[in-house]
Formats: sequence, C-alpha cells, structure tokens
Amino acid sequence: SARCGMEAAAEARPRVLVVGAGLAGLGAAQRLSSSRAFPNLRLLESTGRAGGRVYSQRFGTGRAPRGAGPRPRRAGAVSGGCAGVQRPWGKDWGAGPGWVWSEVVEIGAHWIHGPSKENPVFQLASDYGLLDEEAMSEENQKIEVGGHPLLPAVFYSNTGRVLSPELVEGVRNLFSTLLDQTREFLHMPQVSVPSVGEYLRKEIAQQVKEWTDDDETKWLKLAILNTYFKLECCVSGTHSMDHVALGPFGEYAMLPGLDCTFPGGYGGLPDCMLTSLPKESVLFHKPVMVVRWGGSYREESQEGRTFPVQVECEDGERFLADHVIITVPLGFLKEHHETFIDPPLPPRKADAIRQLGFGTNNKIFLEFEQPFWPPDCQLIEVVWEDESPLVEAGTDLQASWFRKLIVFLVLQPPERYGHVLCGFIAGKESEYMETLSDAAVLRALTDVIHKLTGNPHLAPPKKVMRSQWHSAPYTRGSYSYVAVGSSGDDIDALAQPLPEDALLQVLFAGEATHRTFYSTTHGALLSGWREADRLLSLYDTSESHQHKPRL
Ligand code: 6YU
Repeated sequence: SARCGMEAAAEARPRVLVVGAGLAGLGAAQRLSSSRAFPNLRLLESTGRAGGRVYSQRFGTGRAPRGAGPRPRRAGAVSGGCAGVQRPWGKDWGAGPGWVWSEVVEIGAHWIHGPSKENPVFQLASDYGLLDEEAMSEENQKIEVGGHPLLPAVFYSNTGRVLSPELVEGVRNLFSTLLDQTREFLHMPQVSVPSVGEYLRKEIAQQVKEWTDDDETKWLKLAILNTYFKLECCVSGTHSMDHVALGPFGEYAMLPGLDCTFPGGYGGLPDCMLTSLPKESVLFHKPVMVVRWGGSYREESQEGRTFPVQVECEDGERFLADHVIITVPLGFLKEHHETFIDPPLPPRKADAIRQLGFGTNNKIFLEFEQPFWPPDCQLIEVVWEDESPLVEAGTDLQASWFRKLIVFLVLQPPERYGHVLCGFIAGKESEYMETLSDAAVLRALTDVIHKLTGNPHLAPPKKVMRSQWHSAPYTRGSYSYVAVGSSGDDIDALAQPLPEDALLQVLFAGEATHRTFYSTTHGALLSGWREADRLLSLYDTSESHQHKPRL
C-alpha cells in the first residue's frame, strides 16, 4: 500500500538521536526536524523536563493590595508565547482582597547576554513573543556595556555600614580597567602569569604602592576589590580567578545590547521549541548510560539494515542510529566520559574534557516581608572589610562559606515579586552550600544580613530557595570556562565529531563546545544548530528518498 511504501521510505532515511533537551539539543532537533531528510529523529532527555540549565520555577508570595484587581500584564509576557504552551506561573493564585501569588524565578540562566540581531536566543525569543517591548527596542540593542551592566547598587559592609558610592566607583573603575587589560593577551605568544587572577593581583600589588590614601582607606579599597574578584568568579563560574587561563580569556565574545530577562520566564523558550517538535520524538526520563559507536548493530526482531551507533539507557532500553548528537554538560562528561562513550574517546578529546574548566555558580532566593534596602536599589553588594585579594583566603568552608556570596539582585518590580533577593555564590563554597539544609542556609544568611544592616533584630527572610547545580547528577556544575592549562583549541577538540573520517557517527554540541560564546544560552543554541547543519550538509537533502550520504 501507499502507506507501507511511505513508511519504508522513511525507514530508509537516516536515524538521528539527540541526547539532552537543553537549548543545544532542542536547537539541533528543531533544525533537523524542519528538514524532510530526518523523519527518524529522537531526543532523549534524562530529566522530566526540557530546558536543562534554563529552568524557571515559581517562588515567593507577593501580595496584592486590597482592591487592586488582576495584576497588569506586560506586553509579550505569558499571553504572547507560542501556541500550545500554558505557563503555570505568573498567574493569579486565588482571588479576592489580599490574594497571594507566586512569581517566576530563574534557577538557571538569567539574562540574554547581548540581546541584539546577532544573538539567536534574542531572535528566537522575539519571534515567539517572549520579550517585552523595551528589550526589543532598537535603542536597547545598541547599548554596549561590555558584559557588566550597571544597576543602581548599594554596598554594605560586614561592619554594618554603607560604603561611599564615590569610593566604590573609583575601585570599580580600577578593577574593570585591569579586567579589560586581561583580554589583550589573546594573540600574544607568551603571558607573564598563567591566570587572570594572578595577573590582576600582580597589577593591584603594584598599584597599591602608589596609593596615597590613609591605611584605613587602603584596606577598604582592597576589601572592595576582593568583592569584585568574587563577583568575577560568578561570571566565569569558577572557584577562583586563579583557575581561569589568562591567554585565552579575551576569546570570549560579547554582543551589543543591554542584557534582558524574560517577563514570563526563560523557560518559555525551551517550551516553545519543544512544542515545535513531533510529540512522539521526545522521550523524557530517558538517561543515556552509554553511547556505542563504530559498530554494526541490527534491530533484534528485524532483518533490516545495520546501524553504526547504539545508545543504551539506564533503564536498559536501546536505540540504534546512524548519528547521535551528544549535548550533555561538560560536568557530566568530566565525571562519566570513560564509560559513557564506547569505544572511549581519542586522547585529544579526553584531554580537552579533563582540562577545560566547569565550575559552580548557584543562586539563593530570599523573600522578605519588608525590604531592608532603599527603594531605588536594584543590586546589593557585600564587602568583608577584613579581606584582601593580596591575602590568602581562609579555607574553612563550614565557618565561612557565606562570605563568598557577595551580590544580591533585587528582583524587579516589587509589585510583581514582593521583596525578593537573588544572591549569587560561586566555587567550592557554593558546592558546600548545596549540602546544607534550607534552614541552615537561611540561618547563615540571616546572620550575614544582621551584620550588613547592623540590626540584629531584623526579621529573617520568610522563605528561601536555591539552586544546586553541582549536585544535579546530569549537570554537575553550572557552566564552562577556559581553565589554566587549556585553550580555545580544547573547545574545538571537544566539538570535533567521531570518527575522524567524516562519517559523523557521534557529534558534540552544548555550550562548552562553542569557542567564543561558551557558558551562554546563545552559545548552546548555536552549537546545536552547528551540529544539525553538519548532518544536513552530509546528506543530499533534495528529494532523494534514499539514505545517501553526500560525501
Ligand atoms: C546565559 C545567563 N546564567 C546561571 C546559572 C546556570 C547557567 N547560564 P543543558 O545543560 O542546558 O542541557 C543538557 C541536557 O542534557 C540537560 O537537560 C540534561 O538533563 C541532559 N542530560 C545530561 N546527561 C544526560 C544523559 N546521560 N542522558 C540524557 N540526557 C542527559 N547563560 O546566556 N545567561 O544569565 C546565564 C546562568 C545558575 C546554571 C547560566 C547563563 C548558562 C546557560 O544556562 C547554559 O550555557 C545553557 O543553558 C546550556 O545549554 P546546553 O544545551 O549546552 O546544556 C570573559 C568571560 C567569561 C565567560 N563567562 C561570561 C558569561 C557568563 C555566563 N552567564 C552566566 C550567568 C547566569 C546568571
């Protein structure tokens, strides 16, 4: 029959598996499924949701004033999303005076870095109607902030005082000048020190000698600089800037545009991408245990053709394929690559996995009944006056992990969120934090806030929620960086498909495979498109119904 004929034709087409439904996997699947050459596409995801490190959740109990009526919606949010996606959050939970609601917060990616024409995440989110008008304005797209948008900030010290904005601004300018200098080593044959951290400290040690301030001011300036070191650890997703390689640091590329957020949650993007895929092609709760390649596998029950790739899941189910695109995080590969891929990776790729950096940056959300910060403040930064980048930090995690948390965003606007802070904490201290109970985290941060405000009676936050990216078994950290001992060439080596003779059995995507946009959502999406394009160009996609590589 005609139907049988069509099925046979489809069966003859290449079978592709995509492992991981983050932006890289979804991007690859979306691009492949839009071509008629790939009707046999399957996406296997270990968890029960799409998005990976893009993950929006509900948090907080904002309270509408009496008689406020339904909250106004911002243009484009929620209602403007793609067809078929019901956002469960950002809705009014219950009605009547004093009703409460919960708002969406981001457990993973927060901003679109550089939202402008060249940024595919920005483009896709705009097309789906997920951004507000301000974010999409031409004006916003032109703003160049060099990756560090300036929000109205207040600097609190652990001695209970607010630091002078002038003093802070001077130190910030010094730090960003030095940081800009670190990007200039890119094409230099040699660097004097291996890491960004060592370079910054060396320069600071030089400069201090010329400072004419009194001793107290000098110490304070060093303490503020130390806060910027910790902030930079969050940006790079590393324990210490001493782990971040100096030479390649300038290779990370920044796009123009004032970083923006998703009014209805970043998660709207993977949700929209997911709905564009054939429903039966995506399997959740399907952790892949091993990817076997270079083989000759045949379906047990069928005579049929043979496949070079066999993927086995933790539940024992096996899938055969011509091609597999692996998009699992570098953290997962670091832990499992020796058993996850069989035969094992060639040494060059295994070395790249070992040498590239993959660290932890977590968020801690705190909800307060009343704000302790001034109304116009959008960023709270924390300075520990007894610290300096020129003095080795203590290593007692239990006693001092909370000192690594040096910045809180005030979620905007308060009419929507209530009074919610989002703290960022990177490195080993962040990983230690993951092992504590919510109550212990809340207690420690209440103590910190008592110190900052000098008010030991300030009411503790009424609610806490945090991310635990290091403990997440299918992520094992937050994002990649180019560590001391590695370079951009390692990123390219990681991205190289297997085998090396252009058969493209195993392909690699994910943020850690993008040489200039690693650690970002747009890097992830572009890497997925790159690998889909690699397969598309392998086949003659004109209307041949044959399984015919175009080599
Ligand atoms: C951005 C931002 N942002 C904060 C925090 C985090 C990240 N990023 P995925 O992990 O998404 O998908 C893989 C899937 O595979 C996943 O679903 C797994 O479950 C699945 N899987 C794993 N093993 C499997 C198996 N065995 N079988 C089947 N499935 C399996 N990016 O653009 N803006 O604001 C932030 C932030 C807390 C954790 C971020 C941000 C990073 C992005 O989230 C991340 O890159 C992508 O989502 C990854 O997508 P993916 O598909 O590759 O993997 C100079 C210099 C410095 C460089 N850095 C500067 C930029 C700073 C980056 N910004 C970070 C800031 C925040 C706050």
